[in-house]
Amino acid sequence: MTANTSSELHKTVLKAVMHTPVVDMHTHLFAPAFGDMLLRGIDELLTYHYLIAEVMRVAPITADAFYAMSKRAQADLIWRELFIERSPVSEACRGVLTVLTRLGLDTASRNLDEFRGFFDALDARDHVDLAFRTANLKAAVMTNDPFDDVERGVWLRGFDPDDRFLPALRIDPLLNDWPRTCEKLSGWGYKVETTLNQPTLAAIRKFLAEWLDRTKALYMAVSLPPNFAFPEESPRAEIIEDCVLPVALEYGVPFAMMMGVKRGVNPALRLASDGVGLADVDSVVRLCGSFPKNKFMVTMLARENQHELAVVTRKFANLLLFGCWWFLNNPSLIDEITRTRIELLGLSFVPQHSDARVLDHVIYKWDHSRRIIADVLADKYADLLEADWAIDEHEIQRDAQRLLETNFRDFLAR
Ligand code: FIX
Ligand code: ZN
Repeated sequence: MTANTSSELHKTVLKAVMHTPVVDMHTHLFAPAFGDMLLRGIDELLTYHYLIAEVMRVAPITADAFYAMSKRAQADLIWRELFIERSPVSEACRGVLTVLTRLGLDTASRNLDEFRGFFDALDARDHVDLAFRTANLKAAVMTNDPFDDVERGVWLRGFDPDDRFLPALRIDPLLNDWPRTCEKLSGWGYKVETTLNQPTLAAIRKFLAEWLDRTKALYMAVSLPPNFAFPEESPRAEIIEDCVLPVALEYGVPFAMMMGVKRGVNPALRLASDGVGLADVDSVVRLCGSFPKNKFMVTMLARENQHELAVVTRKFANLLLFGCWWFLNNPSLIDEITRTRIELLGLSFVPQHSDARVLDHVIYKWDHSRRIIADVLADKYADLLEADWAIDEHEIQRDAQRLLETNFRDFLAR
């Protein structure tokens, strides 16, 4: 390939990135065995919390009144306010349209009932097949919460695993709300006290080990507020140091930190209520440096953290940088952040995760992100061609596979 065929280069790169199956390293999807926990279909798409936040800015209704409505009525309202009364130009609105067109539906009809009819005809297993095939997804990592009573029941009863849905142990309540979690653990028979004495720390380690055994989780994960610091005088820091990291090391699993979320900025909005703040990158430095045998995966929510985090990632091979999380999952920001990361880290990071909450989300989130990843890669290859470096299609496919699958898998396997 030569420098004067830049549109051919772009086409080749786009094809490689679109055709490379993804392992999606963080979603909120569940295997069909989890029943209703797997959200899917048009009403779930329309009532995604990203769209709830958007509709509450324009609809003449309070959040409480909105949440009191049936899901179908909420979806009708969002469709009317965000798609019919005004053009659906936000990324979350556009996402719904991408899903519909990629599934062969005619968005120009604007016929919500017709869309409902399409999804109603799909059972969960067929729907999973269709969504994974359309998104070209190999597997999706779930967010498995051992403190959620419904989910816990599914794990305790047992189920036939579906190897397209990979487990990850989410431990926010343990780290972010120790007093309440202590009561829960105690109710389940663990010998814990609010004071983090040695027997309590041992019981927490036992709990984590049991759940890693039960779920076979690929990693443990937490979301953290902007004011998280390590070290700090808090149950959270103590549990990380004395329980999470030793157990993670014993099981060879990474500890994933999703940093910079301000929960409940406007509590009335419930799941749509969260905001963003600057996270402390130096705490990541201290963790990666003080625990060199542990593996860390980090994503940060604030745009203003991204450059510093990419620089820090250069310094630690035990740190995997991943994803353009949540409020960063917008084309302009994905483009900027992915360029910065490639320029600083080469191909040694994971550019995106979907954070899908609704099965069909994987279709739009991966479609939109793959196109941007391809744009960035094509520009970088064009620069190499300018320097007389030759690139062949296999090398492009190899690089795409690293970004979309093997960087994550290799990090897990280290
Ligand atoms: O903490 C998380 O994993 C967040 O991604 C979610 O809780 C958040 O609500 C979300 O869906 C973001 O995309
Ligand atoms: Zn998430």
